[in-house]
Amino acid sequence: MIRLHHVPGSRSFRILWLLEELALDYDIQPYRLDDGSTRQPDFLALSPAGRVPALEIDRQAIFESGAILQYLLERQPQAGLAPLPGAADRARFLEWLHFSETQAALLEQLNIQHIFLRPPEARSPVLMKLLARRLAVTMQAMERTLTGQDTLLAGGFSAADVAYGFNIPAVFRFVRGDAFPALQAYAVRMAVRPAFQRAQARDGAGTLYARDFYEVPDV
Ligand SMILES: N[C@@H](CCC(=O)N[C@@H](CS)C(=O)NCC(=O)O)C(=O)O
Repeated sequence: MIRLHHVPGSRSFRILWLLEELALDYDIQPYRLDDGSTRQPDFLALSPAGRVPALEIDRQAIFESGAILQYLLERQPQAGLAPLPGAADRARFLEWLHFSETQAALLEQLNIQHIFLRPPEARSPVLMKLLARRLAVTMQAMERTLTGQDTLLAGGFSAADVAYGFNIPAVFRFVRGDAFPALQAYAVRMAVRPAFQRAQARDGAGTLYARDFYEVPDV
């Protein structure tokens, strides 16, 4: 039995997408971030900070999306979704896999600033601008790589791409896409993968974003 503890539209989408790429059977235990369900003792026993994803697999539970991705990949090396230790592009693979969290942490702070902070006066337009600039820098790194190659690794699709399944739909809500044609085209290429679409069909409706783009308010 494999069970994914999941919030629609969250980092747990990374795991959902990889489970589909690996053609594994699993079920989903859904949560919301606004109803206290991720603060219940049963969930905290699986994920001590009350964060998704957590995955129950092989009679244990694992939290941290990067760790879960690596665990799943090690279980099925024959799937060819990650260069093995010692392979020439192993270092690039690990960089991209973990860089997704550098980017996701900026998205998380932008979500807090634009959406969650109450009262609205507690929000800081200066911080919003700084975070959006830092997010754009992470997008520029992707843009440079994706100009001239279709996937983050030159050798083709890998779980490094899967790690951005949560990030990419969100980054263009805070940074305009005009300067990132390669990244936009990449987002479209990833979204038409059959496994991505199956994952999306199981994801559930995200409730976080009410707008396509979040402008920094005038100060
Ligand atoms: N580094 C962790 C971050 C997990 C994380 O922060 N998940 C968010 C959803 S995207 C969450 O559960 N937030 C709930 C909270 O902070 O209470 C991972 O990659 O698994």
